Amino acid sequence: MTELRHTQWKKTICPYDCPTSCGLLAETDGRHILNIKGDPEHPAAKGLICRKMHRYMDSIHSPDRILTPLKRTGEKGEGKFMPITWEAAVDEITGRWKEILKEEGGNGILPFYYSGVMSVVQRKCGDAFFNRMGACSLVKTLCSSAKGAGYEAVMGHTGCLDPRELCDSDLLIVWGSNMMATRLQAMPALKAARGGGKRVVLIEACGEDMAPYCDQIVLIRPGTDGALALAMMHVLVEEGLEDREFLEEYGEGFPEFKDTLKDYTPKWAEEITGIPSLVIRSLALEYGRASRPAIILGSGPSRYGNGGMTVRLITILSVFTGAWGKPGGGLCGCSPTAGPYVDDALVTRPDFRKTPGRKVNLNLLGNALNGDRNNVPVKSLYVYGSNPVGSVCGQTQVIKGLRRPDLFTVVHERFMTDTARYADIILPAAFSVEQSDCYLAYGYCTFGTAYKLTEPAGQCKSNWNTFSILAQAMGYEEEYFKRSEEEMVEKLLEEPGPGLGHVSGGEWEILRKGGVISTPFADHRLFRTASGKIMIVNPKQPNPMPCYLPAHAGVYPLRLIAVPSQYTLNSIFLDREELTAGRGSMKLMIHPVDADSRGIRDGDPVIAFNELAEVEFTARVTELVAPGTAAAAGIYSMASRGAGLLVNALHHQRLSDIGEATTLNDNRIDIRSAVNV
Ligand SMILES: Nc1nc2c(c(=O)[nH]1)N[C@H]1C(S)=C(S)[C@@H](COP(=O)(O)OP(=O)(O)OC[C@H]3O[C@@H](n4cnc5c(=O)[nH]c(N)nc54)[C@H](O)[C@@H]3O)O[C@H]1N2
Ligand SMILES: Nc1nc2c(c(=O)[nH]1)N[C@H]1C(S)=C(S)[C@@H](COP(=O)(O)OP(=O)(O)OC[C@H]3O[C@@H](n4cnc5c(=O)[nH]c(N)nc54)[C@H](O)[C@@H]3O)O[C@H]1N2
Ligand code: SF4
Ligand SMILES: [Mo]
Repeated sequence: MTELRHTQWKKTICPYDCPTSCGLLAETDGRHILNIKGDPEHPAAKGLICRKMHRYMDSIHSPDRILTPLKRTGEKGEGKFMPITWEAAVDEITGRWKEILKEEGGNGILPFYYSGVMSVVQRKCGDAFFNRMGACSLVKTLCSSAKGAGYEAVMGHTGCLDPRELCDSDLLIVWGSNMMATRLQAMPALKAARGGGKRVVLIEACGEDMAPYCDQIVLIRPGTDGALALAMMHVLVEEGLEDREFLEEYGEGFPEFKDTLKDYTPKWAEEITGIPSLVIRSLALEYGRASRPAIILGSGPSRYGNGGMTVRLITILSVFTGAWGKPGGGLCGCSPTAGPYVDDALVTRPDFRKTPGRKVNLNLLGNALNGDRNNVPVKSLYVYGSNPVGSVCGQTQVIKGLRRPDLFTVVHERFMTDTARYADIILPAAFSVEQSDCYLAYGYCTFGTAYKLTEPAGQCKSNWNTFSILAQAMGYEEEYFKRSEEEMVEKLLEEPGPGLGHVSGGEWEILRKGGVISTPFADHRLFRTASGKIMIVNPKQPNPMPCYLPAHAGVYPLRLIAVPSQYTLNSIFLDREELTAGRGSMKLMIHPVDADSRGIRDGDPVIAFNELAEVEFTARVTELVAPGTAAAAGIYSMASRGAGLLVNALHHQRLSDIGEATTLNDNRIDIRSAVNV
């Protein structure tokens, strides 16, 4: 006899680091998640979700999931652990921390998180705990802070285009975004534009995934987009296609900036970018003659030593023809909202911190673990929502630090990641459906809440509940640590930010029950800068006058970039065999010219090397990567590669010009064939 199961479809939200924060419907019997589909009522995704999330339940109920606290029994990195109780784990962790605090103070303890879970409370609640402790203060700039800083230097807090506004654009320029992987929900806008006879142009260092969806592919040498933007503005001025009235009225410093453009000829830019000057010229003319052109800017071009300046220049280009304020014209891909939805400080509690604490940039984790000129190595590392062994530059330094016998490492995780293998204690983490929170999509004007659908599997706990227990054991008496996560969500909704200023009674009802609402698009003519004007020249910047800055140089001939994979999302989804099999072995994409000169054929094993490391890949030879470029897609697991190093072993620990960001695209390598080695 078959058992009758009563199931219901309930709303939830994808917790991962994507611009859309898609709405999901989960079929549940109250204990398990049986099925997942896109929520057609989601105002941006409209039910369209990626292939990765269709079988979210396989990750939630994976046999590989960590279900109890674990204590290391083998060598660091070996991956040998035994189950222990939460009480024993918390005793050991807080016992060690109390000793370190006594001996070294808070600077001995480094919290580390980034984007495993993107919801507000679960992502950020550790800040309150570590502020209270007085631990190191983490500078969280692993992704796109150079892009944010570059955009803000020109536009301040002005909201950019929401992708739903692209239906009104008359020319789309996709600039360094693999939208098929990372902005799938905006792809229908591209298809509709082309169906309506409008053109889509791709400016990319690696156009493998996007080429089929674009009318023109402009391959650019990595890290040189600023020169292209300057040369396009040179042509616009030469042809009188800039909107002088608009720039003089709304722009700060236009006449002075215009004077500098004389030198930035297409010929000059050809030398730097590798794009023929005729192509630069025709691209500028097409852009200048469009009435409502939109640039969809990805984060790729910003992850360089010159990344902030590059984004400043592209942002200035986006205002140069007066497109901002015309429906569909301007820039898409930075922050579109008209103001914060919630008050983060209610979660992060900067007021709990009594002393400033040592600032540690997470891109310099290797230095923090091994010590550098200015600082002794930290004594304890607490990692949650992140897998730095796979995601942070300087992999060999990070691993060297994690091997230190005197480093006490705790990792709060769902799976045995490359980082978790180095832990002394692992705590089991909950999935999004097992916890409650609110979500803001960073690429759209939407805001939502999702409440717990099932109890956490095994002994897993959410970040919030884990920090509550740790706080109790540390003797922290603040009322904050005694709240439930649902009470914290409630508090955020009771004291909303200006971005939720227009929410109606019916919409509040949706948020209280769990669901997603759309908020008004920003007024793109309301320039939210200190002067109320567009900062073409910005006296507060290290270089007030925008100019071309070169990326980091290097002695090796190929420029190495990291590109997203459609099958995985950073280290997420490595548990799912159908996705990792679809992605295949760790590939390095190179141009036929670079392959031929080294005797490398498509599919050959190759070794990529520079002054930091040697890493094995499979060569993928393609004309859709710029000559002189090597592109590595996705983050892999060392454990599944027989402990072989990953691409980030070839990445230097260096920061961007502004925004203190990662420069993971800004490294040089060479490659050699590994056939018959
Ligand atoms: N499937 C999938 N989805 C994801 C992710 C993933 O890994 N997989 N990652 C998520 C995360 S964490 C983020 S931050 C977002 C990112 O999403 P976006 O901000 O849209 O950026 P990406 O699509 O990562 O775009 C990087 C692109 O920049 C290109 N690029 C690199 N250097 C240059 C350059 O110098 N010039 C130009 N013109 N192009 C360059 C790369 O080839 C790549 O195609 O996506 C999120 N969504
Ligand atoms: N080579 C290379 N390096 C990259 C990138 C790249 O494309 N290539 N992308 C860069 C970018 S854009 C980003 S944003 C970073 C991301 O880097 P990270 O923030 O390190 O993100 P992930 O590597 O995806 O690791 C997230 C981990 O969080 C865990 N997790 C998920 N939910 C929860 C939870 O609720 N609680 C806890 N405790 N853990 C949870 C997941 O299981 C996963 O192992 O990587 C950067 N590094
Ligand atoms: S991973 Fe990204 S595209 Fe896929 S469902 Fe989640 S938010 Fe949407
Ligand atoms: Mo990211």
